[in-house]
Amino acid sequence: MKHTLAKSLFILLSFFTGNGQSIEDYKLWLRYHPIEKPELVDLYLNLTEHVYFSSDSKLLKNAKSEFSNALPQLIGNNAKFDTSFSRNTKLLVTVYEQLPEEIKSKLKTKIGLIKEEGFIIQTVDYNNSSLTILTAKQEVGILYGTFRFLSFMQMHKKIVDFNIVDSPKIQLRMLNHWDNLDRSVERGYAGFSLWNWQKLPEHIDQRYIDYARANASIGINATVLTNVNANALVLTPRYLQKVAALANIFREYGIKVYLTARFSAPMEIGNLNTADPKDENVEKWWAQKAMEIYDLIPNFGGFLVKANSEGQPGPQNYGRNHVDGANMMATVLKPFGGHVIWRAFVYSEHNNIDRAKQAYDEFLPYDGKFDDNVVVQVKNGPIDFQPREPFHPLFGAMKNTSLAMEFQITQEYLGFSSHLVYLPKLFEEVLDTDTFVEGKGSTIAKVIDGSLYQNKISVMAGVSNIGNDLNWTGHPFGQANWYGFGRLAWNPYLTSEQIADEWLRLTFNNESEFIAPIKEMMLTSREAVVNYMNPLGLHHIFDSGHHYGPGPWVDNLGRADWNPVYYHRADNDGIGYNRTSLGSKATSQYAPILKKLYDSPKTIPEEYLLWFHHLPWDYTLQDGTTLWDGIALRYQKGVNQVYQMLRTWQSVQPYITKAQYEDVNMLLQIQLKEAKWWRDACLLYFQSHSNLPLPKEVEKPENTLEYYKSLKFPFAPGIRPNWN
Ligand code: GCV
Repeated sequence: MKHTLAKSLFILLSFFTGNGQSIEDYKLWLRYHPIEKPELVDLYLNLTEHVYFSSDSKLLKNAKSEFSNALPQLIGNNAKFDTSFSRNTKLLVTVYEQLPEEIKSKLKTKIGLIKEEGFIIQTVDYNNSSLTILTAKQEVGILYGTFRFLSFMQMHKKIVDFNIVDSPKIQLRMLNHWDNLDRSVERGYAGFSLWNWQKLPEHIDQRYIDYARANASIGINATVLTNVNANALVLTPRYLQKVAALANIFREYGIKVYLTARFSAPMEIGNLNTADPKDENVEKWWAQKAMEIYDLIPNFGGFLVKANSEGQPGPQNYGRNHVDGANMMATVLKPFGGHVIWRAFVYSEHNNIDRAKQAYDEFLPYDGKFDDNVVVQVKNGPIDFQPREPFHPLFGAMKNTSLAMEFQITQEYLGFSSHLVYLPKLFEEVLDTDTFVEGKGSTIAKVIDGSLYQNKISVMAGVSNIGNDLNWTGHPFGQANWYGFGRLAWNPYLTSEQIADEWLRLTFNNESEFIAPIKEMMLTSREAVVNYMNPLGLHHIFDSGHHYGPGPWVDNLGRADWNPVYYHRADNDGIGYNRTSLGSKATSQYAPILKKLYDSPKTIPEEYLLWFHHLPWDYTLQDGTTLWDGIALRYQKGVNQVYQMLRTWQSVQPYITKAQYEDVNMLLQIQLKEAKWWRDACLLYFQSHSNLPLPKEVEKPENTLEYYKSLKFPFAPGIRPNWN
């Protein structure tokens, strides 16, 4: 009875909210839809009939309340929490230290297998009956185990005897919010910032709690609240009170708060006349600031710093270097256990060498010189979050420095929140890439999780795609990118396919007729966007500033390396950037085996061809077509793939609500329109260089090149004021 009622309510709600984002979407992957299969309901009812859940702390109380929130929805029954562990208990949830000795001894070997934040879910024979134990070394492990346990129910797993041991492989699993204090979000496409600075610290929005729940459910344990293009005001006492209010909530879900630190803060808010990291007063100012912060937020995580990059101040303003700057901050945070996360996203207008090489050249000499609480955060590729890039050569090369991976979850270069692009596929490709620096098998995942070089701190950061849109991420499938980032930060060896499968089940339903085609659609969506935006290694040909839509013709920006023509180098002879040993020599930043592979257009994986090679329009590709035809056919293929995505979505209409169907259908129509825009604008522009006809398979462009060039978007979202 309860089930039917809940289901009708769910459908009703979806209808009431019209065709766009629905209130259901707000629940993310924590939807707890009623389980309809009687044998599963019986199984889980039996298991949760008598639960003993020790709940002395806020963290454990949150775990328990997730349990009591989910069970009535999933199996229509309130969990019966026992006041003590007894003979009747079927599910025992408590930290290892508090388990009865006899049970402890049964789990002794397993507890040795998990890390501090890991958990065990194990069924044992106890007192002649079956007892399932959820335990961990620390309370946060219980929270993670609770969410995992509930996810098994959501995914209709029929587990009679549990035997699960799991731990995160990466220590800091972190979101980076590029949120400004005025609540605008740089490169944000899902509304405004969640942080309502004006009403904080007094007003605690339910969103903060739900944000924390969602993160904890996938193991995210750190968040940087503010933009790397930082405002020093967040370090003033008034704002720190507000930060503390958020930190207090997040702490109860195992999440630490970090802030971005503007390097010139001692001058801007501290009345000093310098921010020189070697100046005694400057260091004293930061030490004082650290004390003030830790007083308010005892578990404060530390600072994320963008220095001497794209106009941000940094140690170089005072003739110092990145090590001087990072280590000064590290020194003041060290007594409190804080970290400095120093970004390696640097390139300079005073440097004429290939932008793709600059971060490596600048940071490699500092390897081994950073203090041990410093982490250098490197973007996945050497330019800037393009639909596809080769990996950043600092991975593997900087052996004596803890390196953080920085992925971008928000879709700055991937069609904003109107395109369905399943990013775990991209993340997986990067993590699985072999750097070959220590021979075969030196994958980026092993660099990041510290297993290759035994680095002190391991970090995976994702630039958040979250805003105050009803569905959090603008596109409902953007939720899969947040979810997938978290899952890969927990375990960088998971497959994107497994993650898509999980997310679909948790979010929509467990119908194989729905899951199979939509999973396929998600998995191809990344290659589709590469095809219709940047095929064969083309990159950074976006319209300037806002990066909305194509702009391969742009050649008039102040800095050469902000212009798309700098990257594609198309001329009447051919196209592509020669980064080989005969060109900019970027290939020499990779291990010798890769350098050799990348140096020849015949051996380089074709998806990177024009990233590293300038080739004639009639160059023959692996499939026998000419380069010109190959580019054109790939643009068309990308459009065809979006057509297919639309058809796939339309075919699953019976398995989802009207609101869910309509929302994604409308977004896919935008994606199709924009995929065609990309195809037509890029091909018409490149054709003005190649002077060759389009292959017959390619649809005729819908407009002229002049038309595409004339399009202007002064109010495109996500743009920083005064950013060209
Ligand atoms: C936060 C790119 C983006 C900028 C961003 C920068 C960075 O240049 O376009 O918006 O600034 O990367 O990662 O620092």
